[in-house]
Amino acid sequence: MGGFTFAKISLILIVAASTLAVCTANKESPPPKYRQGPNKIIVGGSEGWRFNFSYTGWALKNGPFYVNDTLVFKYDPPTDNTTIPHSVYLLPNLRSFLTCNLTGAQMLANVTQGGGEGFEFVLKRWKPHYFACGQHDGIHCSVGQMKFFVMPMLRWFR
Ligand SMILES: [Cu+2]
Repeated sequence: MGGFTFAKISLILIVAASTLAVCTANKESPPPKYRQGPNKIIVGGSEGWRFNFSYTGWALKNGPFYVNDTLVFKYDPPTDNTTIPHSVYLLPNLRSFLTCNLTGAQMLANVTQGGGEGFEFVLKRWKPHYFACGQHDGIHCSVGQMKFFVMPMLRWFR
């Protein structure tokens, strides 16, 4: 019963997020059907992957994203005590995303892999992707807002 209710809430949120992303995209960039791809997108733009930046807001403004697009996570590797280490995790579901619970999460990139040209992740599958920083037991995800959701769309027009 709880699972069923949760699945319904998930679906509503996914639909709402997709709709919002499309509306925002239409205002600020060409309609999706005119966009050639696949695209390479730097997560957070010039801000990169850092603490205290709303990646949920960023994803809504810069979406929609498509299957086979590449997300690039850029963050400095820990070189001294002044650098705050980050990482990239894929959370298993919406519940873990909302609560920043890293149990069962898959590490995509460790603290050093965001250096240089950054860590690249290709959105290979048509499924919801819940990204988060895994540092400090979810604190970067919750307090630092280092999380966002992507439901890659299929590219019907090429
Ligand atoms: Cu972090």
